[in-house]
Amino acid sequence: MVRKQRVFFVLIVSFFLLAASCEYLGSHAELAQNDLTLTINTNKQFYYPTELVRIFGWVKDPTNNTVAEANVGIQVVDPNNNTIFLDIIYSDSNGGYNDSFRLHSASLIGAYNIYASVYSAGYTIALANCTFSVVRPGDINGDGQVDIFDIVVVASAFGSVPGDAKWNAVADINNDNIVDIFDIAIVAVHFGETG
Ligand SMILES: [Ca+2]
Ligand SMILES: [Ca+2]
Repeated sequence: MVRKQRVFFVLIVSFFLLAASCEYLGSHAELAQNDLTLTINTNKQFYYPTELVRIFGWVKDPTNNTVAEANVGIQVVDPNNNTIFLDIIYSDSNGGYNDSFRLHSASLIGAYNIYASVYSAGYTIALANCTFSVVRPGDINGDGQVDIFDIVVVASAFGSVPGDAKWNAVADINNDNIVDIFDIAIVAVHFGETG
């Protein structure tokens, strides 16, 4: 009988402890109603294998003020849904974050997804995502094939440098700040490739 009473007492105490901890969690849940805003961008829409992919964005609180030292997690998955990059960084004193990774020379051609999450004490976790594509060299318009339409894009910007009216950064395939015969040559080498 004494043993039964003790068990009952423990149950009652446990119930109150449980109730107390629920209340505690509840008060935190109120704080957590303030959602952060996370933005995510890449510096380009189309990349070639071996290129550097720059990822950047902002962390802001519900009053639109930037949040420093928020914990930003980044995951990049390839067209087969395999993770190719995973990183955790912190937002800087201006609420911004920057990250980058280099694409492998044998990177799959196709659409990649970047998933990001942000956590800072007192807020719920916020998520953001964006996409970019890895295209074969010479496929300037990213339609999966290297053909006359890509030549047209380079031809339209031929001879231009940054600042010129006809300058088109995507036509500068080798990234040397001029659209010239070397860019045409890259398209020519890959001409006819598809998929
Ligand atoms: Ca194309
Ligand atoms: Ca060039």
